Amino acid sequence: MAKKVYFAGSIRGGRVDADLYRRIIAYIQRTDVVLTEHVGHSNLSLTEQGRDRDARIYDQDTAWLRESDLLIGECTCPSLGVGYELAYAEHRGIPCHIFYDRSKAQLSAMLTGNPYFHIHPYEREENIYPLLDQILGQ
Ligand code: 6K6
Repeated sequence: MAKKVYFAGSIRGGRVDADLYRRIIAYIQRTDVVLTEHVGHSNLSLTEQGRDRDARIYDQDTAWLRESDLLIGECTCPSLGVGYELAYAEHRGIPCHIFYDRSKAQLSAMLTGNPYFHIHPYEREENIYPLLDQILGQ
């Protein structure tokens, strides 16, 4: 049965990896459902939306997190929102897989130091996809 995947990636933290997010999302969508396809869109709004509109984003994203079977995060570009989502998912017992390019970033000790998280440092983008096959095949 198709899994519901919450893909987490930086938005206001910076969009340098937005194309990578889009490719990872498209790969997952070959077999499974991505609840957060918009994270890979190139034209999304980065500006603060005001407390009311941001509250709608928060309510929708936390509802999707509660509904998800697992979280897959690309964490090379640091993001407060992704960090929050990881803690939210951990609190609810949702499996979390964290990818980051070890040649570009050092992950926070608050992630690498927490044995709850499955951490996948990679060196080239093509290393990501076989790992996704393993994770999604479980
Ligand atoms: C509209 C269309 C696309 O994006 C928008 C507006 N912004 C957001 N919409 C949905 N989810 C968001 C938005 N901004 C942040 N998030 C969530 O936080 C995503 O699930 C990302 O994984 C994470 C990014 O956090 P920041 O701190 O980098 O923005």
